[in-house]
Amino acid sequence: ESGERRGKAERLFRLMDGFRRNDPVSLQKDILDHVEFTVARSRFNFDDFEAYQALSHSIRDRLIERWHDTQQYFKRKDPKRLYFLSLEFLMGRSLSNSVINLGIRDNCADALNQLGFEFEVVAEQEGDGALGNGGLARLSACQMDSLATMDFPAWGYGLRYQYGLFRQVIFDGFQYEQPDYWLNFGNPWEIERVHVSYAVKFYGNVEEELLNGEKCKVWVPGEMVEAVAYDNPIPGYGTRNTINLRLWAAKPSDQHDMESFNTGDYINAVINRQGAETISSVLYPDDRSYQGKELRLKQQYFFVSASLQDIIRRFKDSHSNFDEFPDKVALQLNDTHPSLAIPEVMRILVDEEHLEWSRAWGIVCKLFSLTSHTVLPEGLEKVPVDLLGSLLPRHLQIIYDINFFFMEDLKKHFGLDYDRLSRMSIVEEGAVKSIRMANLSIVCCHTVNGVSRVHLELLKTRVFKDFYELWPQKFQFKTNGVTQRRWIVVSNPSLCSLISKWLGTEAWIRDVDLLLGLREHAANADLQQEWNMVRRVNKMRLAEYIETMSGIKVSPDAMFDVQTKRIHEYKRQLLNLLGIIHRYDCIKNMNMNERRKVVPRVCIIGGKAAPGYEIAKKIIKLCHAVGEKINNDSDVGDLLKLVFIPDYNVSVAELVIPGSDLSQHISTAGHEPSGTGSMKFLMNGCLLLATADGSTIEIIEEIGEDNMFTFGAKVHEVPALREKGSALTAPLQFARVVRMVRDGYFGFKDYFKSLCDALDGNGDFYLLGHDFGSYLEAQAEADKAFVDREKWTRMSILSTAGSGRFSSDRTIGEYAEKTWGIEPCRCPF
Ligand code: 4GP
Repeated sequence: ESGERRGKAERLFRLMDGFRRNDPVSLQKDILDHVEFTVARSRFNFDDFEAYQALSHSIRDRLIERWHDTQQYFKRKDPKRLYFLSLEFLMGRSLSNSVINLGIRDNCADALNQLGFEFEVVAEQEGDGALGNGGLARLSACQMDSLATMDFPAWGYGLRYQYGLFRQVIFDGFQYEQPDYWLNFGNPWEIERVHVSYAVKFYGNVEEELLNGEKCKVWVPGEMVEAVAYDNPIPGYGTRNTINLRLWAAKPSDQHDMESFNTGDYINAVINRQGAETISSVLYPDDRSYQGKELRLKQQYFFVSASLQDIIRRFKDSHSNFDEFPDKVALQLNDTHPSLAIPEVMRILVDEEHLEWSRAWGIVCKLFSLTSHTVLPEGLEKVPVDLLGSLLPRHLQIIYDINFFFMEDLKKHFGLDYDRLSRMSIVEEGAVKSIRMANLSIVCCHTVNGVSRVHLELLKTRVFKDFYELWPQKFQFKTNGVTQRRWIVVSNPSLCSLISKWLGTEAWIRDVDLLLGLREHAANADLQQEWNMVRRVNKMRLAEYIETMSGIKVSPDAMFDVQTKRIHEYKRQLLNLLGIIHRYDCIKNMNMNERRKVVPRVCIIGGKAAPGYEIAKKIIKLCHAVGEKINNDSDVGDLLKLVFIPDYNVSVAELVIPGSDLSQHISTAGHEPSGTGSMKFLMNGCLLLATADGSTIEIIEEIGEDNMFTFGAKVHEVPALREKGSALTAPLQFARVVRMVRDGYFGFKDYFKSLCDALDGNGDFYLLGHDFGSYLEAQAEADKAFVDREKWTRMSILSTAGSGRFSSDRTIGEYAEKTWGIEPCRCPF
């Protein structure tokens, strides 16, 4: 019977696909149509970029069909839906990902070929969608891919910034930031929904009104801005399901400010209205530090308010009783950035739907879950009360009320322990009275998630200790994961084919645990040879890129040793640089015979520094200064090169990661909540050199300590080491390399002074001195392994084989079951 049903579904599927056919000839016809009618170029004369535009529109048509089917199916089935609220999504490019998920990559390549274009070249025309900073934002993108692929009824909500993350330009070794106006050349992947728009209110005051004899609060706003939806279809792999990422853009509201139009100052009234658009104009480039800026707060509320209006409208389409709301809706807060959603839902339920406070609070407490992405106290958002009260007067009252009831409960639970009460209070008294967004979130969320096992430990024992003691059952962890669709299939197609060949199936692309099957072939000489071939070609591609970017010629015979991520003191790019200086110093002091034994290295560093983060910017400059010296030293030649890759972003990562031999994840233990870069390198068969921090601890367990290079203090040792100061434990070599920088060996003596000062004795907060010795040992181990080709290749294969656990499919499966309570809802045709 099920065969019959399947047969019917397949017939329908074919029928549906008859809409837009996917054979190369139909694709060509569509591409030409779009060249002529969408791009408005002659079909006899168009270039690579126009081919990209036309192909993208052809793919978008197919995405829209699937998107419609999926949304209609969800509507009919009315399952509980997950709404993923995130202020940042780092999507990267869409074309390759879409055609792969739709299963039409080869047909598209054929179609283009016959028109005289090459798929890779055309795909390169696309700019990156960089609406986020770092790990948190890329994680959201990976999770959207998994949600779609696993058929979950999910929606993403975010902001459509006009300027994404700044472009990093290096001039004379210094970082400069340039705006990323990513929409300049159009964005074929989004659908503007002029009719899906909501008014978002700001400022004003709260008045009381009588309704049926009861007093109720009414917020009379001082400003209104319109939020317009832009939909970005997210296709799943191996499924028809295509979910939605809805991003909001700010537009002046029609209801805005009638007054000024009546005063006769028409021109100024129009100009003032344009100001509304600034709300969604620019992404804040600081990860992990918050300055309590009004615009940032406006962005947060703008996106939260529009999203909730949309979600509630959808709920009300088929439901009238708000008690059912938590059965149909799960709201995920991606860090505390969207946490104004909590008082906003309360406001809607109490002020607009007229539910009684305790009933509303009961509903709200079943809706929300939070994932924290930080361990640093300075990463916890605080909003000055004055600012919040002026921008959102009613929300401030609601937060005070929530806090009042919470404090009453606490007193019942812990007695009058005022220290504890003031630590846990949502309101922080002090020089600047503020609202603690994390406390607000924890009080209301049913689940608080860490992003790795050790991260949860840190949340429980340090960051949110008091809350853990009160509500142990709220705290969970879901180790992060990344999508193998983007990080193997799209970015490393030849490795992808090789894996499928040796596993005898492509099923691992959906069922990633199958990668474990590679373990039994890890020592097979044929696989090893093919594996190395693939890796070598990727390295050559990277070498070519490096030469084009920087003019530095590097040899693919060398070990490519990579550290690419945001620049942060805790991530210790400085430790890497000091290690490179040490290596250089050793080579300089060797005789010819000794030099012959050195394993050649190309050290690659890439990453952006937040614009106001002085120390991170100095680290970038130091990297260039050291590179300048080493790369031009004829004593060293090919034995050592140091390259900085500018403007590291998703598409650069797609090139760098498959071409790396070794990658470094060397944060001071206890500082990296998870880390996801490591997982991408692991999937691509790159060996890791790492501290036992964040998810690396779990990677070590999964692939075994023998298959990577680990070093450094452990999480539990760090506090005591810090107490002692690392002056005593730092090896002599450490003092020597720091002195080289301090004495101006690489120039810019005064500029680097503060970097060196921070490493002295007790000041060495990130324990570079303490970890330096074991870091050098781990590096020496890596050298030794690299010359044993059989061993290295085996380790590389075992890395990929063990990477399945770090797929976002696993993470999302866990969230769905343990946190959100949602089930797959697979669109049948
Ligand atoms: C990052 C964490 O630093 C990183 O360890 C983690 O893997 C990632 O989130 C995803 O969970 N945090 C941020 C941020 O990117 O902006 O706080």
